[in-house]
Amino acid sequence: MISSNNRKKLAVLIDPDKTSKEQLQIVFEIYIRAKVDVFLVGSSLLLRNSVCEVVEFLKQNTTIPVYLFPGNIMQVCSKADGILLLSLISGRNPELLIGQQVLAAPSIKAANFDVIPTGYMLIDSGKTTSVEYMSNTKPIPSDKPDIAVCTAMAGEQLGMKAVYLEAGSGAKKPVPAELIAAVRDSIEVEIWVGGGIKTPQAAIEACNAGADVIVIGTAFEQSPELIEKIATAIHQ
Ligand code: 1GP
Repeated sequence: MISSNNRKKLAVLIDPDKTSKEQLQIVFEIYIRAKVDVFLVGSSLLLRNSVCEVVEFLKQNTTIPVYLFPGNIMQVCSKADGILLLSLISGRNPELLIGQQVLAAPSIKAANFDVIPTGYMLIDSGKTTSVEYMSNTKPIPSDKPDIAVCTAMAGEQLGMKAVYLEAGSGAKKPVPAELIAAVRDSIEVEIWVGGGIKTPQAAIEACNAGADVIVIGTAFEQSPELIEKIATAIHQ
């Protein structure tokens, strides 16, 4: 569990294709000053298989924990501190519900790192996102909190230790606060929320609705000056 002490956390998603070592080198100081809680590394599609390279670089340059956020079995790297072991429970694609996890099981066991079984739920954000297209699944409509609630409850009942409400990287709109709140009311496990969060206000809304960990990628790639502002908003 990342959010064990009830403090709201900020996770920064590093997409290895979109972030060079040079760019990281420039923003490391800001990440450290902003007290970023965890790095996630991964993507639904990678042009280069550089997950391990990025994980190693992050480990060498900061003490911030690094967790894998794998789009597929090729994105497992034993140098990370742990993994969000995602099962795409909002979809009905057996490959992403259990198939990839079976293939990855031996490498995850050998890595001997922290494993967070996570119910991964795509929520519709108004346009097709990479994760929706690549996963070949339908997101949950954002105005149907009852579907999200039952899906999250099923994930918890199946033993998942976290639920990740995902609008998709670069989403037009983030997951609505009402949906987060409805899920928060029905499960005990930690809730991660990401996709399309670009302002301190949006991060605060998600936290107030019940998110434990806010995940941000695109906004920080585009505007690193937002890192400290959003981190302060979340931590306060
Ligand atoms: C994507 O939830 C993450 O998986 C982060 O999304 O890139 O839109 O911040 P953004």
